[in-house]
Amino acid sequence: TTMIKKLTLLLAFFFPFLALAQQPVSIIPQPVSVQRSEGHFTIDGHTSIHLVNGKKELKPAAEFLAARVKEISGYDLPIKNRKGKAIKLSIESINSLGEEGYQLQVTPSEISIKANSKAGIIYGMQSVLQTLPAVRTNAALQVPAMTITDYPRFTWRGMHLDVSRHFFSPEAVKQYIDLMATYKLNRFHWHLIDDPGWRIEIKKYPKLTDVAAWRVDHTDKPWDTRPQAKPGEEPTYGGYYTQEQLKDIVAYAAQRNVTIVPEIEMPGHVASAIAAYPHLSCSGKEQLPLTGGDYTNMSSNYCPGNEEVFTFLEDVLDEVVALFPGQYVHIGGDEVDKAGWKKCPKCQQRMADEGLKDEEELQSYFIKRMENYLLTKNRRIIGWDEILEGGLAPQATVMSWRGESGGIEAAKMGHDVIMTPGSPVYFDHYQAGPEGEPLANGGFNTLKKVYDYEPIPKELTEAEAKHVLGAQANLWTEFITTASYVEYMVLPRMLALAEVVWSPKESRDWVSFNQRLQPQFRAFDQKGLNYSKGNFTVDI
Ligand code: TNX
Repeated sequence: TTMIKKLTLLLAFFFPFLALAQQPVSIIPQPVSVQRSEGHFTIDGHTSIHLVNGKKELKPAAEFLAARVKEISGYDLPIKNRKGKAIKLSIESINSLGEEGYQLQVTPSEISIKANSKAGIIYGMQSVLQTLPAVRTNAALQVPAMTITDYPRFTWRGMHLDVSRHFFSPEAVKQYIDLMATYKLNRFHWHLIDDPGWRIEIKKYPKLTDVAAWRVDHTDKPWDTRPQAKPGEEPTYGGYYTQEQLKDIVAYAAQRNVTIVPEIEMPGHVASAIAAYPHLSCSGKEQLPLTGGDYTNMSSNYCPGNEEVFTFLEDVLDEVVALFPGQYVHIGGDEVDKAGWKKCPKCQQRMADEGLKDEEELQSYFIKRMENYLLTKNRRIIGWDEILEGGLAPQATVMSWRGESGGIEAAKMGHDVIMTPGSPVYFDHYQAGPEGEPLANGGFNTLKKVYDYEPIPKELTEAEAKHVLGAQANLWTEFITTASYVEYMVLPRMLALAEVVWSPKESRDWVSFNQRLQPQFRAFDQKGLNYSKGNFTVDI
């Protein structure tokens, strides 16, 4: 290869245009196929966006592109067919591209993006945008001439954000979604409920936002003694999203092909809800929203022996499905203190009535009831891998977080699975250091470790592996107090994940990825995003 490099340099010296043609296009995630050709397409005041096919469907996407171009250049690209240079967007029927793939052709006279759906068109636009400056510039907007054929390896390319342990503003959430979309991630798992705070407005139960969204005690150690990433930025302990804000964020995400998966946590991790409505727990005891991670507590769980719990949750879910149009609702299911149910007479009664042999089956009964309810609303459930215990709900999708074993077991049973093992895709863990790093929760999930992750376990046959929809990284925020701290923990690891779930397995290349990271780092700098600059070439 050194020989080839020398030759390339020599050629570049005598024939500069050749060097240009060979200069690789820097895109993350790496496209399936990309070829650079000679010249550029220049976006200027004469450029328009031309919707060739699928006009109505493509309008929001075109508006997204126009807004981005305006932001970086000031040019107002009209969305109409007019003479002159155009960015042509067209929905066609191209089998090889699948649901989310696209074909992009950039020549000096036009940019053409073709796809089967608006998803693919959006991704074509994102690839174009990655070749342009990230912030306002007076320089010419030059898109390198190139031909790309691209489609994702997995349909589930997820990022999760816990907004309960600390609250993040609608603006911060939008920025998170926008970052995801830049790297072609398409599922935003929104952890809206946990012990310290209930974050979603439910009209029928106003105390959920009057009471359950506001932590009183901010001093619980060690959770609240973490350094902030940016001096002066205050942690936000309380807050919630109004239904208006939620609708706005859902639309914002849809414009970027991001589907929101709301997590309505149950039956555990709900001390916040119990603080508002104490009769929903087995003990019925009054309490405050819990600050820390104490979930092993009878007063933190809904009582499966109490019919009112089901009425409450069905009412909540009615409002949830009206807000979130996606196919899935995540019902949590993790870390329930099932032993606590042994001491609850109503639970024991329920078990006797339903012929359930232990508390695991009681949890399974609970989840199955919720699945049945959501199926009547045309929604499917996802749950953390604990929902395997006591019998999996018939159509549930399993999110494997305690390693991959739950996912493997579920896939072998013919259930869909999303891989999100703590190692390496929990982004609340350290990414470097730990000296010089802000406090994190647990061991090292370095950029390299994330980059090397393979979501299909060897244990699965080809047929079973089809049930692995993809992978997702999770960001729990017990330690993560501010929006810029969030940025720091996901950047740049989110980009490594994006390549894992989008690019062909064979094309993964750590050295090339590091090279392609450099322009992204410049973009982060320009946008003032906080990110880790750890020494990624050294693995820990
Ligand atoms: C376990 S991961 C949890 C979360 C915590 C996380 C880190 C999972 C499904 N449950 O509630 O935030 O550990 O402390």
